[in-house]
Amino acid sequence: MTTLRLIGAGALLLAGAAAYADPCKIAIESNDLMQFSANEITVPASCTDVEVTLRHSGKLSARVMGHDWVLAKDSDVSSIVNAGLAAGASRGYLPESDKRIVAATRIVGGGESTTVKFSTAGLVQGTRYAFFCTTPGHSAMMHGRFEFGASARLAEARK
Ligand SMILES: [Cu+2]
Repeated sequence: MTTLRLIGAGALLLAGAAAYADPCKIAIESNDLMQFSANEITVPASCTDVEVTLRHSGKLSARVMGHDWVLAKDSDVSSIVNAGLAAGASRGYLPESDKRIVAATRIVGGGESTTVKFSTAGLVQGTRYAFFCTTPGHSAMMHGRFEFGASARLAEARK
C-alpha cells in the first residue's frame, strides 16, 4: 500500500513537472523516512531566478521530522550544517545571514510545503553545488547535487 502510494506521488510529480515545463521551477518532496525525492537537480543557465518548492509528504511534525532545503557550494556543506546545529532549533538550524548560503527554505513538517525563490546571479557554472537539509543528523541522508548550467554535467560526463 505504501509502495503504491509512493509510486502515485511520483507519477503526480512527473505530471506536474511536464505540465509546468518551466525548468526554473523545481518541486522536491521530503518524507518521514528522512529522504528527498531527488538526489540531483539541474537548472539551465538561462534561469535568472529559480523557484524551489519543498513539500513534506509525511505525517510527522516539524519538531520530530522537520526538513528544510538549503543550497550552497558542496565544499561548504559540512561547515554550514555545523553552524546550523550551533544556531539551534529556534533559528531553524540555519546560521544567521551566512553568505555561503545561496538559498534556504524554512523547515516544514508533514503535510506542509514551502517555497524559496532566489537569483542565480551569484551562481557560477561548473561549480559543485549541493542541496541539503540542516536538521541535525539529516544531511548525511538528505543531500544531493545541484548543477547550474548544462555545461558542468557535460564536462562531468566526459571524464
Ligand atoms: Cu531533514
